[in-house]
Amino acid sequence: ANTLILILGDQLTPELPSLQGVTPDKTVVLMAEVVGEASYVRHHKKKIAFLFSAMRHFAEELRLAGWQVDYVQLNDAGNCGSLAGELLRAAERHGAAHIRVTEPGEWRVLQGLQALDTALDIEILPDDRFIASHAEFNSWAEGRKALRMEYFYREMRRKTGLLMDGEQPEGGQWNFDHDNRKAAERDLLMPQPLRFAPDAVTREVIDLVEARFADHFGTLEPFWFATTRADAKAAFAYFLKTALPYFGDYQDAMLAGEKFLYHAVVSLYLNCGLLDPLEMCRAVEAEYREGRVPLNAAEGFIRQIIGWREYVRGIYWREGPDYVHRNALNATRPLPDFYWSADTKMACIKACVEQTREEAYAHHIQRLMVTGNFALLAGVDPFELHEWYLAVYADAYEWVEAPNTVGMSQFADGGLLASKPYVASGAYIDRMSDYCGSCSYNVKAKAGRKACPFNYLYWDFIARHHDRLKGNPRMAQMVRNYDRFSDERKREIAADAADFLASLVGSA
Ligand code: FAD
Ligand code: DLZ
Ligand code: SF4
Repeated sequence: ANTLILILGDQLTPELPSLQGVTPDKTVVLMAEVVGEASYVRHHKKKIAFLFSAMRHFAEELRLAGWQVDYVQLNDAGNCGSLAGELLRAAERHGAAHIRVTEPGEWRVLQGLQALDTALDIEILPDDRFIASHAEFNSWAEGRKALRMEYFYREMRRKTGLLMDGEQPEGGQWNFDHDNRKAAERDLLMPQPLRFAPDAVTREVIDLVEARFADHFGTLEPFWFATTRADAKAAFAYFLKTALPYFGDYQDAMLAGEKFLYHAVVSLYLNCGLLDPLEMCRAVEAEYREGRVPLNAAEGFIRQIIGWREYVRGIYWREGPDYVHRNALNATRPLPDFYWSADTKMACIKACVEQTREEAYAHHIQRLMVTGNFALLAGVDPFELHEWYLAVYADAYEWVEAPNTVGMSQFADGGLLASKPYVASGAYIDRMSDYCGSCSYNVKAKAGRKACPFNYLYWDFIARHHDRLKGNPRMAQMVRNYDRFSDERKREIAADAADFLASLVGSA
């Protein structure tokens, strides 16, 4: 073969740029399961099983379409354990003069490929599975004092024509987020994501992961994710009918025991290439146009995909490989052990970590306002937290995870991505969830051993970052509230926070 095409684990898309414009008979496609990618952060077992199974199914899909696929399994003799090593071996095996690859989703992998450029002739193609190219994002961002998702999102609405009424946004408004703050009620008919029984390929991979990654976080069974394009599409179609109509209203809600609420649970399929973002948005728009879902639901969903998802990707590539090391608030506390063990009396954190362990999934508000909020209030090292989010969620790749963690959730980029730190006391969690009812802490109590830790940690956070926050228009009121506390109350907050934080056991 003259050309070798490397397809990475998150590039499982038949229309991938690297597969265009070449003839299958002069080309070999390389896919490789490598221990390096599975353990540079120790990924959740379910995430590894999902991705390996989806990779194996995709290889089959390509073979059926006429491609010659060289698929290296994890246990194959000679597998050297790294993407670069496998690429070099395959280039030699096939006598390939030329390598093609679609740009990877992480700086680390990109730099690894670029480093091979002296040994191999590698062509790296832009990934066109996104709405905005790097150049488009950068020219939008250029010269702006602050970047805000909302304005970028409007550009993407105009570009795609999604939910547009001529030049105007459908319904006369770009964003219906203020309608989306309802707390959920328990409903026996709560929709659930569509589940799939593991086939023979998935079963084999589950055994492989259990044998090779036994000490990684997470449970493997029950395993119910889709691992083929057809099944991922069926899961999304099922979401459109069952949960999308309520998507907007309850976007910020949490309920104990309800792990998915009205969320789509499709990010894992989308991010590895089994689903296409624009196709999904068009399907959502059609549901609205045909009168089956309200505008706030359709707009809310489309905003997450062509707004947030594209926006965080733009930031990741624009900010460069050091972004993951930003630490604007100088937070240095080791990640508490209970992020792995769920061994904590805080009912909200316990529930989120337990479901993360079981499902490799938590919905947005759990990630942002429970585990993320706690880490921010407690001053956890953002890089350690970043590695946790990257490891534990089936949808996590650095381009999407890092801006959400470092930027949105930890304010560690100093406010580049988010206009204020997402901090909240127990009252917020109580309003948006029913976790507090079964908690050993009292969410109403402000001080002392029984008080919800989020309460005094919140004020302690404001105190620790007083000067930075008082200049932030969205935080200034809270800083003034703190300033009005008596000295005694301020000492009490500091003492409660210090006691609690000293009791945390970190993994470092
Ligand atoms: P839904 O709530 O149903 O939303 C639909 C889709 O919108 C998602 O599938 C996703 O593709 C997209 N979306 C929604 N919010 C975001 C967002 N903030 N950024 C990017 N896309 C978004 N998302 C990931 O895909 N991978 C990650 O590694 C990841 N890490 C996160 C870490 C933190 C600390 C936080 C606060 C958020 C993170 N998110 C991440 C964003 C969001 O939580 C998930 O996309 C969402 O929970 C996925 O579940 P879902 O498919 O049910 O989403
Ligand atoms: C996340 C992951 C895992 C667990 N395993 C592999 C693998 O064995 N082979 C592979 O090509 N990719 C894997 N990935 C995804 C990569 O770590 C990385 O996120 C992508 O290559 C970025 O585009
Ligand atoms: Fe979480 Fe505090 Fe509520 Fe307990 S009381 S569930 S710690 S918010």
